[in-house]
Amino acid sequence: MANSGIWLLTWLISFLCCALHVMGAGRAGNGSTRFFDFKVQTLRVTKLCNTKEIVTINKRFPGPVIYAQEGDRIIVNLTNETPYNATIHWHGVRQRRSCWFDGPAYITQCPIQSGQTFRYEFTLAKQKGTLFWHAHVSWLRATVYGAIVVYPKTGVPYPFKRPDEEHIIILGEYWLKDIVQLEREVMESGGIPPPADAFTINGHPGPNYNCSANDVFEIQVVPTKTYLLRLINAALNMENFFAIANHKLTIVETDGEYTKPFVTERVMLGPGQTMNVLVTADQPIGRYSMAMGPYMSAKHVRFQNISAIAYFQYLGAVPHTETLPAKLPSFNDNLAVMTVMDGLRSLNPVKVPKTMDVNLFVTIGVNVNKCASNNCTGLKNGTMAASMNNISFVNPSLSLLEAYYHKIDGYFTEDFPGAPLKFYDFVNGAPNNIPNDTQAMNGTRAKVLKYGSRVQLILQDTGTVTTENHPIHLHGYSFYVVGYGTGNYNPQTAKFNLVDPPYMNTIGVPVGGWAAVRFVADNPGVWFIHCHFDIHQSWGLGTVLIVKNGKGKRERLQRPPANMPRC
Ligand SMILES: *[C@@H]1O[C@H](CO)[C@@H](O)[C@H](O)[C@H]1NC(C)=O
Ligand SMILES: *[C@@H]1O[C@H](CO)[C@@H](O)[C@H](O)[C@H]1NC(C)=O
Ligand SMILES: *[C@@H]1O[C@H](CO)[C@@H](O)[C@H](O)[C@H]1NC(C)=O
Ligand SMILES: *[C@@H]1O[C@H](CO)[C@@H](O)[C@H](O)[C@H]1NC(C)=O
Ligand SMILES: *[C@@H]1O[C@H](CO)[C@@H](O)[C@H](O)[C@H]1NC(C)=O
Ligand SMILES: *[C@@H]1O[C@H](CO)[C@@H](O)[C@H](O)[C@H]1NC(C)=O
Ligand SMILES: *[C@@H]1O[C@H](CO)[C@@H](O)[C@H](O)[C@H]1NC(C)=O
Ligand SMILES: *[C@@H]1O[C@H](CO)[C@@H](O)[C@H](O)[C@H]1NC(C)=O
Ligand SMILES: *[C@@H]1O[C@H](CO)[C@@H](O)[C@H](O)[C@H]1NC(C)=O
Ligand SMILES: [Cu+2]
Repeated sequence: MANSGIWLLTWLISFLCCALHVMGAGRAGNGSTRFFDFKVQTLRVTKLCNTKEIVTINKRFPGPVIYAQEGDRIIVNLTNETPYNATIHWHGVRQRRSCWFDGPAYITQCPIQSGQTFRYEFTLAKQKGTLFWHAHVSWLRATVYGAIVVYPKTGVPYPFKRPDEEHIIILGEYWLKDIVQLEREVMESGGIPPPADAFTINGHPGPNYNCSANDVFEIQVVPTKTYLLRLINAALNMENFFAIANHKLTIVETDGEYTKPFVTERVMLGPGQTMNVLVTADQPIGRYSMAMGPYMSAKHVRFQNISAIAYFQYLGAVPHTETLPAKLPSFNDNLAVMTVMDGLRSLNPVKVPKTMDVNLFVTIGVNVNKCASNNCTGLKNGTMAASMNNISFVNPSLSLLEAYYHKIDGYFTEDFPGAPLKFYDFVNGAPNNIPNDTQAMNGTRAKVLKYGSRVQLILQDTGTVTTENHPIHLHGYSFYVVGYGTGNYNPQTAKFNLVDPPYMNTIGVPVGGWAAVRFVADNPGVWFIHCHFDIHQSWGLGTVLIVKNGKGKRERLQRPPANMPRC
């Protein structure tokens, strides 16, 4: 008890110095209300020999941290002071009955337009750990992101040795070009976006890029002390390896849920994934590199292959000392990814649904459509697309939640297929044995689920264009990742873990493989499920799950707030 008191004091102090200017006072302890003022503002930054304006929250990059405690109520007053449309998604926050505040544009709300204000309000019920917030409109997430740190309730310790200090490490991708312009050009051309000009760690590319020798994030460490690193991948279109030279990482949490401690030399995070790792400063005094490199499982895609570097610097290290390099796996090391995945287990046995009410089988992958003009720059001179069960999701012009709640016809249909039209060799084959048949259909089709349904979802990667590891994110829920493997899913041979599978909100479906997830659909609303590569999402790799109200009072979606933005 005395220990946790000291611990609380430590975090309160760091909390006060780092967070006070973005939050108002709240009663310390359980269930406080915490208020945050978010202003969407542009900021001039100089990076990589180039000065430009980026979109930020409160002119900070990365944005302000939301520090909170399990059970807290969070209120964010967001005002858009830029010319762009804005929304914020609270990634990993389950938004129980508060779907209105989830954030994805045209799914749960219309964008907050230039000059408008919107109040996000939600409770961190039964949630703790590292999550993050990011823009969920256009590709603004490139620079609009920040951490959410939810501490356990007062008096509840971590299930591992208390770390001496903690640090947030956000991985990102940075483009020299204006991101809104880049998005417009890529989408108009039908082509593939160029690689980022740099990877970044907490906004800093590190010394491997031009004009970047001093643009380096650094943490000071004291020999023998143990550090909790809260890793967040906010990159736009890349999955990434992360490692620290000569130091082992112990994974203790993923997507805000505790795991059995797993020791590894490196981790892989897809965009949308978060992970807490412990690192002990147990090496000779010196400066060690913390490196973020590419994991690219698709074929023939250009990508940034220069690592972002930050310093893990021991107190007492000679200034300007040589940096010991971190060993990252090669960009296509699928085995390294599998090894980390195999190590992720829930800390304790969990209550996985055993019998299913709904079985969904959903293919995910990239497509190439025929060019409507004569100047498309996608593969085979076509227009790039992506789909779930061969349907490219088309954003409606009104928020789907609004259309559903107010029963406004014409914005979506309720016929998203629970299985592909045709089963074939998804990974190696071509639909109908026609090798050039890379087309997808278009549509805004929802899958409707009854309240309380026990759902199993098989996600199957396809090789229609190229196989690839896709980070699939579900809003409003976490799911148990009960199985995964390479090749086509085969119910006869698939092995499931129904004892201690990890509980996640984003699953990197193995390249040329499948993943099986289970959850109980007990949170009513319209929930986006999509690839967390923004380019794949723009190409249509997503759909929505509509979960109907239950009978009980606590089983119904709350009423919309009065000030919903309008389209
Ligand atoms: C907070 O909640 C925990 C667990 O529910 C409880 O043990 C503790 O007494 C509460 N603390 C305060 C300050 O209310
Ligand atoms: C929210 O922000 C707007 C615009 O800055 C301001 O007018 C309003 O008073 C703020 N609301 C609260 C509750 O602070
Ligand atoms: C391709 O042509 C169409 C009209 O034919 C035009 O709207 C579009 O901007 C062109 N795209 C590029 C990348 O030139
Ligand atoms: C650095 O700048 C030089 C000269 O402009 C260029 O050739 C090189 O590719 C750049 N390197 C990186 C890593 O961007
Ligand atoms: C990195 O990319 C460059 C150009 O895209 C390529 O020439 C080089 O071989 C790549 N390096 C590695 C290690 O993949
Ligand atoms: C794509 O178009 C260009 C000219 O616009 C042409 O030279 C090239 O052969 C075409 N490629 C394919 C694969 O059709
Ligand atoms: C997807 O739909 C397109 C357009 O209808 C069709 O040509 C293609 O065969 C379909 N592919 C699959 C795998 O069903
Ligand atoms: C779907 O939309 C894309 C882009 O608007 C278009 O190129 C494609 O032809 C459409 N596909 C179908 C089957 O209508
Ligand atoms: C912003 O959103 C509104 C409502 O959907 C839309 O009409 C408008 O075109 C959007 N503006 C921009 C700059 O995308
Ligand atoms: Cu994807």
